Amino acid sequence: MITEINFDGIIGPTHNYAGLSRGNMASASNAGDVSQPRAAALQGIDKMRHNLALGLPQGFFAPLDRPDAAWLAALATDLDSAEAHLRAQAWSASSMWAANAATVSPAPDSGDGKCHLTVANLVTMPHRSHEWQGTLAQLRLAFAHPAFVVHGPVPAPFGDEGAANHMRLCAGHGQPGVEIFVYGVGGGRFPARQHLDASKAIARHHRLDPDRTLFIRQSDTAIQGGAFHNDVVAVANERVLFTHETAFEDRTAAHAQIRAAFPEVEIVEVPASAVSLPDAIKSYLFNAQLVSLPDDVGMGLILPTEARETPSVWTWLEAHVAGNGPIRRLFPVDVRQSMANGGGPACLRLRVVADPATVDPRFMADEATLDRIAAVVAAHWPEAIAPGDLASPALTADVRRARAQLLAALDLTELG
Ligand code: SUG
Repeated sequence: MITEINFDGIIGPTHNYAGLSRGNMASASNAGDVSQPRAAALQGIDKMRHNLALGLPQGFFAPLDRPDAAWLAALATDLDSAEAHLRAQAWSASSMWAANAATVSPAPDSGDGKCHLTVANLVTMPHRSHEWQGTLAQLRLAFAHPAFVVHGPVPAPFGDEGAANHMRLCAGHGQPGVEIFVYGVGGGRFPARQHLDASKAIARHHRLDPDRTLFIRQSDTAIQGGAFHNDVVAVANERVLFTHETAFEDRTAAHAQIRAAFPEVEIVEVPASAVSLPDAIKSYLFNAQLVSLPDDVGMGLILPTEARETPSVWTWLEAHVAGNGPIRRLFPVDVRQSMANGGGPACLRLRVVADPATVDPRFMADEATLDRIAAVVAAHWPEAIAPGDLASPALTADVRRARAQLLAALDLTELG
């Protein structure tokens, strides 16, 4: 049975605030703060528990091996002698944002009837450019079944940030869909991270039908306003596109293209007059998981608690839910530790539409597995990391041990 499975990145023991992502307002404004890796990971686990309780299938990915000594070695340095910026880039726990792990095209969309995944190269940001090797190893393990095809990264310099810039519209998850790739054009103060050539290469690799594949330009206003990925200003689920007015460069043409390719679409647009772009970005209203709730009760929005604390956002949402809109339920979740680095509920998950029976069961979550993960986190994740701690050999040994304990608990030691 084909269904949507959300794979969340388990927040790793090296989670810290190094201010590494230019154009990501939260990362910049929290640079230098003391992080709380243990609390962060437990928040992520609680989000998974919440979604399981809603009856939604849930999977996860393990954190990558950080600090990344092999990457520093390729730069002819090591943890002791690396310049501070390189050391911080080696330490990043950024693989937690699984929406940037890969782009996924479910089997009904592909010419060969398989579910295709292309690991994201993440070349725009140095601290993320060395994620793909570890992520690819994990994708190859989780999706080894012949129902899947896992592709290596698109070559540099064509930046690709995965599912965060990709949306899918369909009558039901198991039906053929229309895939929308959103790309940016560089030249502004903040980088455009998703290149059109990368998106087109992925569409070719995934054997998508050109008539059901759209390439839409993200608005410069959004990128320069701090929406470094499209999923900060838009999200789609089944026949609904939930979007801010400023998401696309040519709004009218974009909506027309989408309607032409998928006439059943319901575009729920939030006007800038109701929620300003800064409020949308601060609250991460659109970085929500828009999900079809079991038992036909309509759609639910799993959104960060920051959305409830932003008056314009909450007012708009309450009015929508009280009216006849497709979003029937609101579920605020606390992922503040991730949010402080610019990662909301939707950043933390990768959607894979597939039969759960074809996924390696070690990557699927149930309450007992989440209990096991939480126990390892509680026992081994550092409570706090201050910027100066990244030079500490003792902390390095601790975080390596912590990850090894998790891999052992999940029977995933081959990811070692
Ligand atoms: O790439 N933050 C991530 C946040 C990614 C959010 N993902 C999606 N929107 N799907 C990024 O900017 C900050 C790390 C630091 O500064 O330490 C960071 O990488």
